[in-house]
Amino acid sequence: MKNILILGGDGYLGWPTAIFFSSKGYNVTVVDNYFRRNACENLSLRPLYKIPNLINRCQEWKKKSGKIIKVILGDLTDPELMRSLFQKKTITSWPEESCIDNKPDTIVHFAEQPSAPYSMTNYKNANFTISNNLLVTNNLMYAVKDFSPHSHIIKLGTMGEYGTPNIDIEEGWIDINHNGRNEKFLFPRQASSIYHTSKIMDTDLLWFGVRAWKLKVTDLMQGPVYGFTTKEIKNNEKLYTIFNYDEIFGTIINRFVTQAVVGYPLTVFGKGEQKRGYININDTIQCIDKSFSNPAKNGELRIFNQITQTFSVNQLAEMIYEVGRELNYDVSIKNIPNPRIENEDHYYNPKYQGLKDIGVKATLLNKDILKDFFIHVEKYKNNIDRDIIFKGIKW
Ligand code: USQ
Repeated sequence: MKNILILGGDGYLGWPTAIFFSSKGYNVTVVDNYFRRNACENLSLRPLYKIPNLINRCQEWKKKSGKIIKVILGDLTDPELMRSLFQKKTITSWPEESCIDNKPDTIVHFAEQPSAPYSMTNYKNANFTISNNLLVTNNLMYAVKDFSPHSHIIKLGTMGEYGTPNIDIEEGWIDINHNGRNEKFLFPRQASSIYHTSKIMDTDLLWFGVRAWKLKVTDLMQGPVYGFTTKEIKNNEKLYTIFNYDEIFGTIINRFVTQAVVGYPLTVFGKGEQKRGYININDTIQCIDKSFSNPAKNGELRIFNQITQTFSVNQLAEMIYEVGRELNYDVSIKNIPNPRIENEDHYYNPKYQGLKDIGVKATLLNKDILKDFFIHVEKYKNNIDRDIIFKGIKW
């Protein structure tokens, strides 16, 4: 029976990943410091609905599935906490004080400050983003090196590491011919926020660990995710994953559907020709599952571009406008001055073949998916706070 450790298991993606692997019968342990819950509370960014705490969700999961997910609440920037997850040590966990006696075979690393706007609010949040993201990654790398060098690290990276270059984006690597000699390098990266830059630094840390100590790492360069449910969550409110629609933690498709439901104009930043690669939350789980069952080798930093479709902001706004109008919502689109510093009209041609090659089947965004999305958000319409949709956090 494989042991899976999920770092950041309370988050938008960490929680559905935890119950997915638990449903398959693996021994799952989740660790979280409640950063996102606390930040939402402190900044008055109420998610669309209240989510029970991690222990209550795991109790609910046990009722539904009969399976136990072990919960450890703590801050992984503390190296001793990270190291205790790999050693025979008694640690405080739910459902009981427990001894971690089996090393994790796979670690899925989501334990990062995930928001670009949050990282750009002020120097303190920029410092927090850099220190949190790099320290957790470094602590993980050292713990694996010291105690479990054959464990597979699956780290969530971001397509934003590449930025929007005027050439095709390869999957992580590029062959360079320079003055008649060849070498393979990490694809050039040029991020457009402190958060995205911290993810570049994470990749570099792990690339060092792979070269120096032959660690095995899969880095998933993911685009903005959309969606609210997975097979394991279904319609069980107590198992819902956190859903933000605010400017800081909400991603664009989740935000636009929520805005459409309350008749708040879809906020297209600048010209709206910014293109990104998008992915459905169910496909995120599939990508992690396929990466897990087809692991990287020792001494390999394997990079996949984890997206299934590309859209411009204008294309997304038009699609959501159309579906909203068909459902009789009062939807409108408004171009507003872009609070971010980013290219608004650019070449964008990322490759995304590697995950398909190991068996991922894409869920493509279409009208039916968007209609279900509207129906879901409609149920919680009364919870939507229009004041948190746009505050104009400037770069
Ligand atoms: N945008 C708008 N209007 C809005 C919100 C966003 O035009 O109301 C635009 C942004 O300017 C950007 C694009 O939509 O060009 C995507 O923005 P986003 O807020 O959905 O996503 P982003 O800030 O890039 O970050 C999100 C996640 C992050 C992940 C990243 C993947 O929060 O954790 O790493 O998506 S990627 O963008 O590919 O780097």
